Amino acid sequence: MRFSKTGYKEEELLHLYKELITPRLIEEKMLILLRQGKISKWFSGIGQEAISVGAVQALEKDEYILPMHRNLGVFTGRKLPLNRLFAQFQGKLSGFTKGRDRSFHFGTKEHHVVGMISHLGPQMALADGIALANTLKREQKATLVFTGDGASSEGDFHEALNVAAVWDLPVIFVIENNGYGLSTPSHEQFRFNSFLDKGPAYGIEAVQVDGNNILEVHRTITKLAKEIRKNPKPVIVEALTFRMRGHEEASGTKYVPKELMEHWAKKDPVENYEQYLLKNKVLTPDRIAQYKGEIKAEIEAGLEAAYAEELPEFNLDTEVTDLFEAYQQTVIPPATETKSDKRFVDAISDGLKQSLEKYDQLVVMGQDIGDYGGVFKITEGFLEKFGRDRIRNTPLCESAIIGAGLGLCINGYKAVVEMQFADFVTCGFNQIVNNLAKIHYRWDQNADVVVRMPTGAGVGAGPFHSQSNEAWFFHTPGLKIVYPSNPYDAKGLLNAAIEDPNPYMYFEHKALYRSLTEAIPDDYYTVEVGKAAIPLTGDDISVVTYGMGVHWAKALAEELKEISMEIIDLRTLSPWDQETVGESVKKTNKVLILHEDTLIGGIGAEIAAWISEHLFEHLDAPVARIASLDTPVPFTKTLEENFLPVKRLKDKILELHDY
Ligand SMILES: Cc1ncc(C[n+]2csc(CCOP(=O)(O)OP(=O)(O)O)c2C)c(N)n1
Repeated sequence: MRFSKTGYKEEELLHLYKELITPRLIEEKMLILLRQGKISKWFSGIGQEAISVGAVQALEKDEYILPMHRNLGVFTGRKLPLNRLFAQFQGKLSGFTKGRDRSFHFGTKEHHVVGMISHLGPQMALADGIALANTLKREQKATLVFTGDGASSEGDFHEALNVAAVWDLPVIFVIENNGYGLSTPSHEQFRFNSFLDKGPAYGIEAVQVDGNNILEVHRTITKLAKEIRKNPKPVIVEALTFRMRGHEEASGTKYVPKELMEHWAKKDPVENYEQYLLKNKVLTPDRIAQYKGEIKAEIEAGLEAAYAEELPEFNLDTEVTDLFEAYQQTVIPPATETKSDKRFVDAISDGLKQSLEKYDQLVVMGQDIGDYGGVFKITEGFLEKFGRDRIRNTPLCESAIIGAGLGLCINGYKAVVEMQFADFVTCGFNQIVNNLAKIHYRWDQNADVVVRMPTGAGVGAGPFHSQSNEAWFFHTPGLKIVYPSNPYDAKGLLNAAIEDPNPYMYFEHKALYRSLTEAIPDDYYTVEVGKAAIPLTGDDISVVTYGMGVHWAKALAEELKEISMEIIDLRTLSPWDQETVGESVKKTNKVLILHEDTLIGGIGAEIAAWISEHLFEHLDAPVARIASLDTPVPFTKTLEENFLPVKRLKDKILELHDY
């Protein structure tokens, strides 16, 4: 291995040496503790330390770095207190996740470190968002994210690189190419020769470094960071290396040919650098002993503190409240009484526009939302008013954009992300349910992202442009869900969702966009989240519904004047208003839950279970449900009409009434 110390002062060389041996010494200790059963799992980075250490030392301390599972050197380089780091590994309260997540799965904004989720690939889009925030602030900062050669097969890899390229984001994508993804060798992972080939495909510069050579890694990344701070653009760094231990300690390395192991053993990043410094008289055996002694003492002190701590006590309140950033909504009434007629679609547009005026830090992203104004024209004219920085046309990549939304939020912004159709949220599902929904619970980072979704059927658009998919998110702790049924609520709930620093799924029924007009306030206002409305009061039957269901129920109530129906419009699905539902059921003693979504496992199932459990003595009939058929949404009118519950609604109400 060839080192060149040209350009480095002696103290810099020694500093890098100390930084390089720190993760190695910690790991050696961890492996002992693992064998003693004192920690549960360990993902070794032995053999790869020069990449983490070289990278983190090349960045400014306030530049974000996004490590993966083998980047211990990033955490030590950013000087996280060792007692807290070890407490994190042991699931203790003073760790970074209060015992809620393991190993390196955490971030700390204080240290400008954003850790991974297990799913690997989604990490990269967060770097895009963080870098975007820096460019919007006109701050000359680089962001660096790691990924592995295995994770590069994930679609998220492609999406994140592509967005970074199209938006000229100053991100250094470091690909640690260690030849294996768990046990799968590179040739079973991809067909290209090197990640250098990926650069031109994305229009990105790509460079290759010897990942075991600390000076080469450090020098290269220092230079690239300097360049991209001045001239924002992404760059790929392929760092060639090898993982000397198993994927995690239990999995071993049997699948690695012996000669390969021997070849890379000779290239050990720590030993080689040490020898180089000794040969060049920068380092002496005494100094090595001194450094190692100091670091080992720090490790022991950190461990002692971590071991002295008990496991966290279970606290039901904080387990649940920590899902979200603490936030108490203040409902804002309109400043004046002026109103004008607005269609549902205009109400959403109006709310979004006024929120953009209210929050300079709000960025809206989506496909075709710029010059074109969005496929439903909700953002028409926004580009001229708010500019290209804040109204961002995106490539076709839901996952990267939702991830970028989270990255924006980590770095001080608010994001609204438009799905062209709610159906396409499937492509961003992982970012929503695993990143947005879990991040506050895991490490106290809020996700100030609203995902807007044109939803619902009745427009002859078939299985992939008509779905109701609120139940997927309803089941996921950590998300708030709103689903307005009229223009007033559409504007007020959108504003409320944007105000709240927590993640929202905002459903807007596209069949209501242009079919419903109402005089609503011109001023900015918000609607209470978590509070149902009662558009019709009655005594005989409670109909609990939302979205299009409200209109079906209202029409039926008009027709069946002899039955006194009370309609509850939930408006917020998560958290749903148990109090209002409860009071209504206590009054009418009969309840039908109606939704457009399919029946099995729908939101109605949860509401029905809750009513049965809590209001059994108040019921004069079994809790009834009506919903769409449990099939995909069909295209042709005659089929779609019968798929939806509306045709069966009258019979169901009569049946319940007569029970
Ligand atoms: C989406 C997803 N699929 C599978 C896994 C299981 N898994 C964890 S790490 C890993 C291999 C990753 O390989 P690579 O990206 O090259 O990183 P390395 O472990 O070699 O550092 C696999 C398959 C996972 N964590 N996430």
